Amino acid sequence: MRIIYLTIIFNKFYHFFLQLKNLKTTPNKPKPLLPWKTRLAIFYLTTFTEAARRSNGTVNRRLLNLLDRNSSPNQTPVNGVSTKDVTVNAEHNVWFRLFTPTSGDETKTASLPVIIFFHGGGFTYLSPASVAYDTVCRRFCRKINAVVVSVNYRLTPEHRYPLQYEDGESALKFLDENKYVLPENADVSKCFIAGDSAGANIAHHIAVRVCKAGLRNVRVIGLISIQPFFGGEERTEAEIRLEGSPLVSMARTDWSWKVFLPEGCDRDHGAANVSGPNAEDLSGLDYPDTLVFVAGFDPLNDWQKRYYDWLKKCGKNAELIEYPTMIHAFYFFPNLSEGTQLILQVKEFINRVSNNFK
Ligand SMILES: *[C@@H]1O[C@H](CO)[C@@H](O)[C@H](O)[C@H]1NC(C)=O
Ligand SMILES: *[C@@H]1O[C@H](CO)[C@@H](O)[C@H](O)[C@H]1NC(C)=O
Ligand SMILES: CC(=O)N[C@H]1CO[C@H](CO)[C@@H](O)[C@@H]1O
Repeated sequence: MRIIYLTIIFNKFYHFFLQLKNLKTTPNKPKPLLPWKTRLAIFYLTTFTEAARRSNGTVNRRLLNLLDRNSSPNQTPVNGVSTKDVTVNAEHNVWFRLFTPTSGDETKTASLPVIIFFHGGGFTYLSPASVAYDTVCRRFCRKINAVVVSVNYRLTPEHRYPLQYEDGESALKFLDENKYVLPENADVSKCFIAGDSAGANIAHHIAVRVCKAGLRNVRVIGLISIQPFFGGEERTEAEIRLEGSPLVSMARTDWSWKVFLPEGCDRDHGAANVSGPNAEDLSGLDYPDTLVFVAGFDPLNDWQKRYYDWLKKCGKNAELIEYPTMIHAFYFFPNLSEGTQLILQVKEFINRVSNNFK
């Protein structure tokens, strides 16, 4: 078995270098400038997700479990953050990792905003326990001084739409009814829903569901949408121009939608093409203030800007922050200073929106 994996990985390596060579020799094709450590991390992520994805619409979970390094929750503070896992629904494996800031006296008394976070990974990969997302949430918790709830939802292709949204909604309802699982100074009247990539798709749909369902204690006042994964049948200008960019290609996104959306539906389904004519009517909803992040080398950026334009058109408060030189999922990689900048912008947004709601 090991030999097969090694062969697959060697093969991917070989093609990756061919690709690099091609990029270098293709004139006029601008490339993002990334440190080599980031390139290596991207290579690793691309390789292991590609090696596990099968054309018959299944994934090799054994291989993924082997390659996706997990970290355990730790109630002893590390670097000013303690973590624990809380079960929401054992049957559906819905749970969340709770990140609590522990350093500084003010964290003990001040009321802290709560960020309910949905991880990315094309609806197929990773979890709140993956080292990379555990690290991301620790940074959010420490740098923003917020309680972070990172939700585990069921994955495709084993589980399709709308189970991911149902799992997310059940996590919010659980928090609404069981506020005591959070630290005492967590202020659930200052909740923010956040997510990146597929997680930001989930975050949007959860925001809509929460507006409709109405919660008693939890009040969602903001939405942080980091490079959301939206799509449609049409090929956008950015999708075509940026084909071959790291992590996102049309073959990969098509596959992700195919195993996510109900069988027989195309990509213009309302879960993917959120702002098309099938779009949800937001005008009557108390949709939260939204911050959308996009990047110049992300092939999804046309879809993301359409989402932002649509929110504005529906009369919602939305802001767009653009990183012209960055790629999809850039903030996920610890060696980019832009990732640190993004977290500071999220912090500023959270403080500003919280003050408006005082
Ligand atoms: C898909 O392919 C894998 C490996 O080739 C195989 O084990 C699995 O049974 C196939 N699944 C379906 C539903 O065809
Ligand atoms: C979105 O979906 C609709 C169908 O509901 C389709 O007409 C439209 O072209 C799609 N794309 C965009 C960009 O709206
Ligand atoms: C500038 C920066 O964020 N550097 C980090 C690069 O990644 C290593 C760990 O992978 C960190 O220790 C550095 O701080």
